[in-house]
Amino acid sequence: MTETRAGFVALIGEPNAGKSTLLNRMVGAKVSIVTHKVQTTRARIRGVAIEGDTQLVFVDTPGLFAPRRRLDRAMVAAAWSGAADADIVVLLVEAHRGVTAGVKVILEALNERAGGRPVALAINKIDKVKADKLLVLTKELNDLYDFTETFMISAEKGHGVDTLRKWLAAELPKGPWLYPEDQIADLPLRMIAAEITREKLTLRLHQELPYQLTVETENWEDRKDGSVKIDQLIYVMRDGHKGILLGHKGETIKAVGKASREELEEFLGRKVHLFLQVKVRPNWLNEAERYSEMGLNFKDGNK
Ligand SMILES: Nc1nc2c(ncn2[C@@H]2O[C@H](COP(=O)(O)OP(=O)(O)OP(=O)(O)O)[C@@H](O)[C@H]2O)c(=O)[nH]1
Ligand SMILES: [Mg+2]
Repeated sequence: MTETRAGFVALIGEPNAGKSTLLNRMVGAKVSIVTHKVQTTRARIRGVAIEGDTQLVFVDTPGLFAPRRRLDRAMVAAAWSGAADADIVVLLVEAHRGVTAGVKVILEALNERAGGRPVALAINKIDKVKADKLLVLTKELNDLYDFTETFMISAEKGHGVDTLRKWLAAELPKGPWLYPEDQIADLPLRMIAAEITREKLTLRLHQELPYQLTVETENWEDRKDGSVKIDQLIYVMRDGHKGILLGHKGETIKAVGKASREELEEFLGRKVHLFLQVKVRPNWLNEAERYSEMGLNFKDGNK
């Protein structure tokens, strides 16, 4: 009998560092949404990878930034608690941005919060810089924090990811696997479906709008013919936002619905009937139920 290992690996870093891209790459499937905009991920999202006899449970977290709103504070609190619950923490830093003010703040916080657990540095997006810059950055970051190990990766292109996974697997504690071996994620389907629609909205809408809306799956109906009917509600804060979201003759919401439905069909492997409804709810950012629907705790970061 071989000895198994298992444990949690938290991916933390500034917004846009590539945490969700790395999670998806490790899992080999898209379980967490990705956009080119900051603050895409709002809650902790787990994805499972296997390396030999080790089961690695990766925990994607919201980006760490200086929060302003109640939602921001709940997101940042969720990220830090993801780190606190993990066996190993991986800090992602963008190669081309280097040691930003935001990275410095994270390093200071890590000094207090790491609590003796291994913290690996993953310099991500190495496809964007020259190799000599990476050596300088590695030294700079290791002078600021005592990382257990440093990796240079491109989560998007896959460079260095196998090396990182093998190292993480060897560092995790011995023990039984935490999930059935064919499970890759533990987010309920209704939440994954809401996230996919939010991704399409974020890609399509500009400026502040993506940050002022939330998507919830209201109804999920498996039909006899094998298809599924999904009803989703998009909460916005103002009438004006509803107008922008609908677009001229409803073109915007139609395009979002189509993109989301196509991805859902691919993900579920079945036909999907998706119905989107936009609701104006000026105070949704202060409603506890909206947070639990997102997988966040209303009180976290807001005591
Ligand atoms: N060039 C390049 N782009 C990358 C790489 N990894 C991620 N990206 C891009 O960086 C952007 C942000 O990626 P995400 O995975 O959403 O970043 P995140 O850290 O999860 O961001 P938040 O959820 O907002 O905290 C996306 O446009 C990705 O395609 C990489 O290795 N190279
Ligand atoms: Mg993310």
